[in-house]
Amino acid sequence: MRGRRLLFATCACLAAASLFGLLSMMVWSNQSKYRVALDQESQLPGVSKPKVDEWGPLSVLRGPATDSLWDNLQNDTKYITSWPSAGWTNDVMTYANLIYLARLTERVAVLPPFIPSHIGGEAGSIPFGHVFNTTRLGQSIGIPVIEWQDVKKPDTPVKDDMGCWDIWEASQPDEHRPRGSWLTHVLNLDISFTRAPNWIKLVPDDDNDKHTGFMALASLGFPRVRDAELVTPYPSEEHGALLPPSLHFLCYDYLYYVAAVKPFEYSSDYSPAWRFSGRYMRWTDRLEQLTDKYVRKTLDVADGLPTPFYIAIHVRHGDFKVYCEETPVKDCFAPLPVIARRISEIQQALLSKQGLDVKHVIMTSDERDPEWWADVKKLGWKTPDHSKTEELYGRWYPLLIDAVIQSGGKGFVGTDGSTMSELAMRRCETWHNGEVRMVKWGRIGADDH
Ligand SMILES: Nc1nc2c(ncn2[C@@H]2O[C@H](COP(=O)(O)OP(=O)(O)O)[C@@H](O)[C@H]2O)c(=O)[nH]1
Ligand SMILES: *[C@@H]1O[C@H](CO)[C@@H](O)[C@H](O)[C@H]1NC(C)=O
Ligand SMILES: *[C@@H]1O[C@H](CO)[C@@H](O)[C@H](O)[C@H]1NC(C)=O
Repeated sequence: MRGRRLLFATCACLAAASLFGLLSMMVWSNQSKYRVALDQESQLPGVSKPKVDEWGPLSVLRGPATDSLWDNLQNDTKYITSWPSAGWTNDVMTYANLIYLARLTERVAVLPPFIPSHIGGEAGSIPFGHVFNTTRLGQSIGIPVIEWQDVKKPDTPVKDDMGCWDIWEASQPDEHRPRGSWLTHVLNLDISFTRAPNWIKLVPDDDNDKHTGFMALASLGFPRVRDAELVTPYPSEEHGALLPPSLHFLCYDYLYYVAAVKPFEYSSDYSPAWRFSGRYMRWTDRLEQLTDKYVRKTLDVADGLPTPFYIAIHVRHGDFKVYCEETPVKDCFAPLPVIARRISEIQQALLSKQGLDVKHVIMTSDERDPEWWADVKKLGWKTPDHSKTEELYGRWYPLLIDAVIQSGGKGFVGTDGSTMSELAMRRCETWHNGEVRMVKWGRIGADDH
């Protein structure tokens, strides 16, 4: 008893001390951190009350984007970045991993745009902040989240040298170079990579798995571990610069294959990258409002009535047929009655657990076969009309609107093995307390249960 009380007293003392420390730090950082922004604003004629860009880029940068990234970094702030090189949802996960690492290392995450790898190169890239609300994200995780376009001018002539970790090679015995990303060229960066140590690999004896561990990667961002692991870096492509991994602006070649416990863990309930990062990546207001318009039109909701609850489906076909191997495609992908069975399960669960009778069902899919879509219609399921979406909003928007629809229901039925489904499932359950199911496929009866 006594021991426990003593412990309690010690804890209370420590808590008070750290609260005091925290408060004084907040006051201190409010003063020093925003000084630059305040000075700039007060120089503008006609600005009487300086605005503080509290969770925006100016709170952690010297000012608006510069030609060289190094001219815009504050010397008392630490940053972290990486680059994408896959399909959109994979890149969303890559960025969620980056943001989780930003929390683990207490650094400001600098986010690149999304690249159009699946939707056609001519679509161009789209800034992260057009899709996700960076201000709200920064507030939720307690560290501002900024974008590359805030740091460095997009059309800059300056090619910046950077020293980064090459983790791609360390995770796979058969790789002998860092993973490339088209974006490092777009951002005009000349990177000198240092091969990371093999102990960052998550499953040491699995040569075919590419994962590294979150905390192992984080540790490389601290001076004692970094210094102990320095080896001769690769020269940068253009300038031949030889640079150790920067501790000011920490960077890794590619962060898709990162996990805490086991590979591909985003669907696991414990997934730290989801719980401490991905869940806070909320859509921008504009994207939510636009999607709401599409949902209302899809469900034919009269003006003045609220948007009703619905159950969303994501059927992933397209290039997934390569996984069917010798199984004929018609026996491989889950047929519609199998999906309908999952819909009824969700409807029953919503009724019994939440007292909700949800009838509306919205199908999203990359399937193009008109016969298949006709069968979807026969089941009474609706689908968003994207016939004008590209023309009105651009190439990215059928995908973005579908992703927001998938995440916005009271229930979700997804395709097993699709990361797009996986994130929609997590969003639906975390944000809307939704009922979720994943449909298995690959052979007749794969989803029987
Ligand atoms: N508009 C739209 N595009 C889709 C849909 N399903 C798949 N796609 C396209 O196919 C890509 C799938 O790649 P990715 O996002 O990495 O997810 P995954 O391959 O399913 O794990 C998406 O990024 C879209 O470009 C859908 O329901 N609607
Ligand atoms: C940080 O930058 C400021 C202003 O540019 C300078 O006065 C200060 O000495 C620098 N601090 C360090 C530790 O380099
Ligand atoms: C971000 O979220 C905040 C609420 O947290 C909202 O006020 C703001 O308008 C949102 N910004 C965008 C770009 O969606």
